[in-house]
Amino acid sequence: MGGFFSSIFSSLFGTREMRILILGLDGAGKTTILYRLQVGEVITTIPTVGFNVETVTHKNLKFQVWDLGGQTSIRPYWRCYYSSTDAVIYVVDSCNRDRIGISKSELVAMLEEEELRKSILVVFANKQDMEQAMTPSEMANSLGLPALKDQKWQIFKTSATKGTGLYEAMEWLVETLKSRQ
Ligand code: G3D
Ligand code: MG
Repeated sequence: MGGFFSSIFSSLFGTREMRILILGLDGAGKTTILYRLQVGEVITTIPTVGFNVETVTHKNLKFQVWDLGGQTSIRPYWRCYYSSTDAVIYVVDSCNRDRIGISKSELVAMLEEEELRKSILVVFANKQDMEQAMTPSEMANSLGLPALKDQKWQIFKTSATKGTGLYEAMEWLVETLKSRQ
């Protein structure tokens, strides 16, 4: 549990429970990121058919992960998980130009949730180790980030498999969470 990341999160400990959602389309790299954090055991629960939630709890921090996209019929179930969310880590596959539009519409739909209006948004432009990766500014524009009015957001280049960029992104998130308290 003394992983690389626990030191960045340590300044958030001892406060109230903090909830961080890690969301994005399937295949974006969310599960890889969750395991990379190495802050605790990953527990998978299946609240309903076709929808599973991976959870890691580390002291007062709770990370929850699920896939967006796919069936809209399960969307109402997500609401159970949105309450008191402090931050959303939105993971996007930087190489998948075909699905960036879907990723945008899922992001926009999610941010319409009342419970998420005030959450901090960190976008992980993941798979930056690949040659064909889009640049973060290209992705920010494709995702419509500059048009967001209510969210404090930032985009970071990451490679979950190589482990690059994750620390910087998490550090920004922690600093931003701290300044909100
Ligand atoms: P998800 O949980 O968002 O659905 P996963 O995504 O974490 O399961 O990752 C999907 C696939 O993308 C995995 O490959 C994983 O290894 C790969 N992946 C995740 N992050 C990166 C990255 O930064 N760079 C590269 N090149 N690949 C990445 P497999 O082959 O296991 O399906
Ligand atoms: Mg996954």
